[in-house]
Amino acid sequence: MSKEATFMSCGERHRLSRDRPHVMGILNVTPDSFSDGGKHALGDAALRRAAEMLREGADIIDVGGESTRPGATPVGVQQELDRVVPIVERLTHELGALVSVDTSSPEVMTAITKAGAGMINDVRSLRRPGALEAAAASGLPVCLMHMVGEPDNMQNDPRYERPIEEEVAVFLEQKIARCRGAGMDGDRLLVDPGFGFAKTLAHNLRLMNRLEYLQHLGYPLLVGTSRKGMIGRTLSREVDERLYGGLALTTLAVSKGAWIIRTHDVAASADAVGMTSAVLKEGK
Ligand code: 7PJ
Repeated sequence: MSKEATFMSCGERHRLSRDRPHVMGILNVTPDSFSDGGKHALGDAALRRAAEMLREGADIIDVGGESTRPGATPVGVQQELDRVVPIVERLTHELGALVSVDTSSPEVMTAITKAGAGMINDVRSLRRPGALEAAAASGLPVCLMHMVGEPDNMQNDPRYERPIEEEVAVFLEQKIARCRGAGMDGDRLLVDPGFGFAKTLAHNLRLMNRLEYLQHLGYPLLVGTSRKGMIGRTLSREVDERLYGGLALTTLAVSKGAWIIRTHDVAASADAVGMTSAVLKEGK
């Protein structure tokens, strides 16, 4: 990563300042995420939600057409393309949004690049056949995330030889090397420890407590803990009761160097990120 670069270029239209943290709003476009039915209804509802997140302070909209929650079953590529591509087109052209797409499929990576997306977010770190090549050819920034196994088996008693932060760092270093080997510039890469992916509660807590350890990798950090089980289990909270716990994690993550916070709760998170960042910048 070039130290002089003050921005990360995200496609032709967008760039992100490296000098302040950013909020990525989550937009799920799986049929169960917008319950008012119909294909266009889904598109319109998704667009309205995205517009709302932009007003609330989202810098990036992360579109996901495949559920990667623990225990989720995979969707077919055509189905993912049908769900994601029209929405990416509308978000970029009608709202002018910087869109990232949560995908592991090379076909989807190529299609969303044409549709105007500005970032690839792959929880599988380009491990599907053809994904590395598709991501490299896209020219877009790519977020590499730590996960071992697949969403349907990753939570089966995850164990590691090394302390979790070292495990995550070694994994991410290998993925970074693989991307660089495929000709990708370092200034296009982001890394993410993958909270809730192949990790016990103890792993997740330790990883947050030691998040600054990952700074030695030298790549911008993306962190997503929004509404996750680590909050639910620690505080005994249902999914819709995890906002305050989530804001604590967001504040910790930013103070430990996170550059992008991925969240469902944009308005609240944007305030937490803005306030934390103002304190950290004081005197600089
Ligand atoms: C993450 C993600 C995350 C990145 C999901 C959920 C599960 N992408 N996609 N990091 N989580 N980069 O939001 O609960 O933590 S899907």
